[in-house]
Order: sequence, then structure tokens, then C-alpha cells
Amino acid sequence: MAEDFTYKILILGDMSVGKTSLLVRFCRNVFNQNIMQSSGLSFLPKEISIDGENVILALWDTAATEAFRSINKSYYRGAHGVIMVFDQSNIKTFYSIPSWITEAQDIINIDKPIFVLANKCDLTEKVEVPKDMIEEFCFSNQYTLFNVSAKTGFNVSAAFTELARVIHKNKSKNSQLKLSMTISENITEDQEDFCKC
Ligand SMILES: Nc1nc2c(ncn2[C@@H]2O[C@H](COP(=O)(O)OP(=O)(O)OP(=O)(O)O)[C@@H](O)[C@H]2O)c(=O)[nH]1
Ligand SMILES: [Mg+2]
Repeated sequence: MAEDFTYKILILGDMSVGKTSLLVRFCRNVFNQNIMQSSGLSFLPKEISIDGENVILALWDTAATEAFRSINKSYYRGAHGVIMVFDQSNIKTFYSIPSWITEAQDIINIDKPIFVLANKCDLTEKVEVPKDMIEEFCFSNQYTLFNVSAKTGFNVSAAFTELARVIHKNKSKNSQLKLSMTISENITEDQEDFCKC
């Protein structure tokens, strides 16, 4: 039977940036203007196919309020990637990104892929964060940037799927690396035996 791959992805960002809306758009292809504020932590699973392989994404949605923020941190462990969301119509949410990422990187490996989703791109009249500022920030930190809207659905699926693809590719590379290390360890042991004889 074909193997399933499961990856844990964290969705981080300030209150009301649209974390839950993006998840619901990606998983169920709907948008609810009157969505409730999240409390605590929840996750939605989403099954996708990457190059013919079955991949299950466990998408962890976090509540951004201070009270939940410290509790949620204990669930960051084991994450394979991070979706960092900010609201283009609220520059404060852009300035908060480094603190979210520092917090996550205290717990998960620094080499995990981080995708920045500039949400609410439908609010063209209200954009507060200059495009070149976002691009420069993401480029200098090596974060992958997607301009998205949970409301219209623009680029949402593309962003999540690309992150899954990057994680899956790294996973394959890591297992290949492990395999080649095992082989070379065995060769070394064999050579030692050979020398001793
Ligand atoms: N115009 C517009 N509104 C959006 C978009 N995404 C989310 N919203 C609205 O923004 C508000 C907050 O959305 P949520 O998805 O609850 O945001 P959140 O980041 O999960 O918020 P917390 O759970 O409080 O941390 C809601 O009123 C949404 O309808 C978008 O792409 N465009
Ligand atoms: Mg929420």
C-alpha cells in the first residue's frame, strides 16, 4: 500500500489577520465575513496529492490573544513548516512578524520553511504596507511570499500547496541523506573489518 505523509503546519499571526479564514478557504473553499474569533488551538486536516503521493496536512490554527499565545507555544513542537499571516490593511500586523517567528524558532528547527501570506489583498483601497517593504523583508529573510485573499480565494490554495511541496521535497532529501549516511557507515564498518583481517 502507498505510504501517506503527514506534515504539521502552524498558522501564526496577530489577531484578526485572517488565519482561520485562510484555513477554511483552503480546506472547504468558503469564506464567512462573520467568523468567530478563535479561542485556544484547533486543527484542520487537508489531504492533497503531490506528484502522485498522498500528503496529509495537519493545519494548526492558533488564537493570537496573549492569554492563549503562551499556551499555544507548547504545540509548536514537531512542526514541519510555518504559515505567517499578516493583514495588508494593518501595518502593525506586519511589524509583529519577527516576534512570531522568533517565538516559533525557539521551539522548532530554524531550517523549517516559512511562508509569509500577505492577506486581504482584496482591500486594495486600504493597503497600509508598501509592496516593496514586504518584498525586501521576505527576500532578506528568505521567506517565501504570497499575496492572498481569504475572501476572494486568490492564491490561497497555491500558497498552502507550495509549502506542502517544499516540505515534501525536503523530506525526500532528508531520507535520501539518512540512507546515504547509513550506507557509508556500513561501508566504513565493512572496511574496518576488512583491514583487521
Ligand atoms: N476583506 C477581507 N476580510 C478578511 C479576509 N480574511 C479574513 N477577513 C476578515 O477578517 C476578520 C478576522 O478573520 P479571522 O479569520 O477570524 O482572523 P484570525 O487571524 O483567525 O483572528 P483570531 O482568531 O482572532 O486570531 C473577519 O471579519 C474576516 O471575515 C480577507 O482576505 N479579506
Ligand atoms: Mg482565528
